[in-house]
Amino acid sequence: TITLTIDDQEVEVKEDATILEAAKKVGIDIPTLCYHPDLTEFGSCRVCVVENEESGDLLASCVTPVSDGMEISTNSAKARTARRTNLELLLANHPNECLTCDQNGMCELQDAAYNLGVTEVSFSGETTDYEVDDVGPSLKREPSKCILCGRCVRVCEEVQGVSALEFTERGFDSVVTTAFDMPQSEINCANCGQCATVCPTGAITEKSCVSKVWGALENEDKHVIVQTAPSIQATVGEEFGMEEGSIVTEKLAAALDKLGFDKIFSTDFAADLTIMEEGNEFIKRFQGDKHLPHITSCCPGWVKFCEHNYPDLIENLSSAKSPMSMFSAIAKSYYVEEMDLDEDELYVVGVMPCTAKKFEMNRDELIETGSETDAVITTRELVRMIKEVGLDFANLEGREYDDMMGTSTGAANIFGTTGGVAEASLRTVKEKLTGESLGRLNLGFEGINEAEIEIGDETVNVAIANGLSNAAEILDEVREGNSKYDFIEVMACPYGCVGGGGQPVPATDERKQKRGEGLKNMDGAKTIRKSHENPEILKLYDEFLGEPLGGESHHLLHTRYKE
Ligand code: HC1
Ligand code: SF4
Repeated sequence: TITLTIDDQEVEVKEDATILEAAKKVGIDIPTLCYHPDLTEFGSCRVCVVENEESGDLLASCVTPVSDGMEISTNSAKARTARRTNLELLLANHPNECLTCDQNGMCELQDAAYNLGVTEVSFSGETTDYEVDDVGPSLKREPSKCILCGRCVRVCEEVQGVSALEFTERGFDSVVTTAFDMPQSEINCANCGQCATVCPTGAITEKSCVSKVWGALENEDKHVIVQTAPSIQATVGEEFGMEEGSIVTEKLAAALDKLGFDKIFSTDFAADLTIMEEGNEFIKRFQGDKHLPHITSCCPGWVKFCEHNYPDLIENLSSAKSPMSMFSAIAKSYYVEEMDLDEDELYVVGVMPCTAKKFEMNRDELIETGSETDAVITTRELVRMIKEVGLDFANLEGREYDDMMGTSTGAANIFGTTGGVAEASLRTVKEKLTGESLGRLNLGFEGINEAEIEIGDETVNVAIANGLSNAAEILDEVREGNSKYDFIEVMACPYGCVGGGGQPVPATDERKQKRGEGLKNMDGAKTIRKSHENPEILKLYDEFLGEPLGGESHHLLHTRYKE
């Protein structure tokens, strides 16, 4: 270990620690911008400079390693002036659009300017002006708001293994862009939105559908229903001062009711339906030894990544549509029939933790097979709508979700975090094949997790990957024929949907884990924890669909993705 002094406090840290980490250990928060706790250090913004008291040198604390006997001042006049100057240089080439920016209220650049006491910008000169890229369904990129912190480039490369974004040009002309400056939607980008969750400014955000949804709610000719994804109930409360991982299902339903939706339903209901279809599909494959390993396909960022990088494995993807798309298919067939609505009267809104769901919503395969979701908003967009009408979310009196498509089991709730889809599926598979219950899998939240599940005399080998670079590791083995797995769950975002690209920011690993634990506790507390015991799902098969994998189910609930 190494001992150094920071602001006259002695601190002992490991040899490879940075000054920033050492300072944190004694409770000193040095301001940062390009730094992100879950990514490699970069050291470009120099907002975190501190002074070496012996030499008077200014050091970027996020990248400078500690050394024995070092004496650091984090708040000397020299360090504070340098930080302010560095920040002013960034602001001198930043559009002054704070009041109308999508990131207003959650911008780290704005916060840094306030915290460092920047009250005016002493530099002026040429500014860069780039075109906005918003032609795709999921994301909006505004390079003029970029401060070149490189967080998006790093998350896309290090965590997702996609490398869709890169730095080009030098000096004043430096910019983060895509290969050949193509629109982000026309390259290998998975639409996962991880770049948007780490962007400190409004340079990458989701493409908003808020005004479209208000338009539908205000249109008297439309019957507008909403489905909320499993993970939303564990994340939306954060934006209203509630503890991370708080489960706010009933307040969420009440808020949606007050926003004017005609019926409040849950994607969780459809997650139970997905398990009925996908579980039976897996049994068929496992018993017939065909298209194994079986790979989940409910995550649209993962499906897009697969299409680009593993087109040879598309046959292995489950043909079951995602819960969001199954919900819309059932809404536009069964629900309109039950409610005696005209098909074009019904408008389906999804509240998703995910920017890629906006891409899924527009996929021809799904629209053509009756699964059209009319609008998808992210958790962040829903929060904006709730704030716009001034609801006191934390103190709302809760209400139940509506009947017909609003009941879900514990199995569906855990869909929203890594490992949940596999666990939910195998609960139903094991019970159907052996009559025995599956015990808790107790999987971890990070990296790749494995489980061996005994089903009668056979063992099902399961792997769970969250984050696309982890997925690539498993799929390379499958491709090379060295994989022992029968069932693979892939979620594009670390920690699964609780870590989705549309969730509240800043999103750190610690925060995502609490959200995931919230969902697991929710499952533990439910009386009905298996998808095949959901009474609304049983009724749906009885009255409308017939059997899982039967004719009607096949037609409405399954699809095939393109190579
Ligand atoms: Fe997900 Fe899914 S769990 S993909 O992570 O299968 O987005 O929450 O809605 O469709 O149910 C997301 C979450 C979500 C689907 C389900
Ligand atoms: Fe990379 Fe995901 Fe952002 Fe696309 S959406 S650029 S894949 S991080």
